[in-house]
Amino acid sequence: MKALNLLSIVGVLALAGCAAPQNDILTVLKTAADEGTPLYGHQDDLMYGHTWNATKENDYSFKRSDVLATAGDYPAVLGLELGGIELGNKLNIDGNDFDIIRAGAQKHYKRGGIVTISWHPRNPLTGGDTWDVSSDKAVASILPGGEKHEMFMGWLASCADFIESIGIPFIFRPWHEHTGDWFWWCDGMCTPEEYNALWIMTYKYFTEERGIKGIVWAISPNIMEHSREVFEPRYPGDEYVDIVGLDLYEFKSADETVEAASERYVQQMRVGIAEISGFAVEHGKVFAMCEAGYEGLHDPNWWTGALAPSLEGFPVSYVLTWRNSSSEIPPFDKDHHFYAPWPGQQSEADFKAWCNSGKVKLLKNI
Ligand code: BMA
Repeated sequence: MKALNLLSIVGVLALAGCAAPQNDILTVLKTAADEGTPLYGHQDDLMYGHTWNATKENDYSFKRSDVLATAGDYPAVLGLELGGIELGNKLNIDGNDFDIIRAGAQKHYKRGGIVTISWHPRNPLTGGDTWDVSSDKAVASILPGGEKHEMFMGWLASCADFIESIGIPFIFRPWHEHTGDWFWWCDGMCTPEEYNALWIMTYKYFTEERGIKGIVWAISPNIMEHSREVFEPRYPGDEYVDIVGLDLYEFKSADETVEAASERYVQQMRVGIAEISGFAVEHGKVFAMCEAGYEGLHDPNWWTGALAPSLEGFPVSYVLTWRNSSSEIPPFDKDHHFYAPWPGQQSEADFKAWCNSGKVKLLKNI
């Protein structure tokens, strides 16, 4: 297994203050991309898994991980989520206690891993959830001069307060999948100018107004074929972005076999990655698969048969698969909403084979 203790590269340098911490993350990512061996990431990996939940058990040990239980090592990248922080909630959108999120992020960082943070805030105009696309005025309403601007700056402040309290360098990935149509900041919900203004307002608030150091800024559209032209106008500019990535999932239609769906996914991935990694390289940015996966992992050979051939030959710095729900409540329940194997799941052997292939890096279990 090509397991890697990133501590010597990321943690020690950053802790000793030898270099700007965000540069350390970028150095590790650039090396991984150049070598063609991406880091593996998993959303909420230390928070819960198929049969356990740190928040429900008030467990601060962070010794459990479905990836550890199957591959023998932790994922190198830990994805965490802040939805709900804007309202001062105790639990995030997925039921994780923010104190456990903070402690889990710090633990992963101490182990030498990289943390990436997403944010699915509620709709600031309607009060609906993050998927409420009933108004195309939500983004406009929070920009300077808008009726919700002041309120939204309070949301940014709550988010920044929490980030400051973690106190580690990390990848921040707000306003993602903005070329889709399912979040209030997506294409169709705002103009490109409004989207870019939202990004820059967020960036300037965190980095200039609050002076938070160590944030690596990642933008990750959700696109498939021939859609670079959708993304390009919704790119705030090189000075506000460090990582240009892509979110892309496998979906199987009813009339398709599992094999055909995976084959189609590989094709879509290779087109999408070629376009967006091309854009990233042209702009001097690091490329990552910020989200990837197949809900339910119906293909037992998905890791070596679909994911690996999708990434082959591209400068991918990390690839993160989404969360393994521990919830009993549909539609995001434990029997359907998972993206990494657990002991006994049908893709476990193939996952291990991929982790042992030398084509991906994990974080050594020390
Ligand atoms: C989605 C689903 C939701 C979750 C959201 C934010 O893809 O997993 O259940 O609330 O991400 O993590």
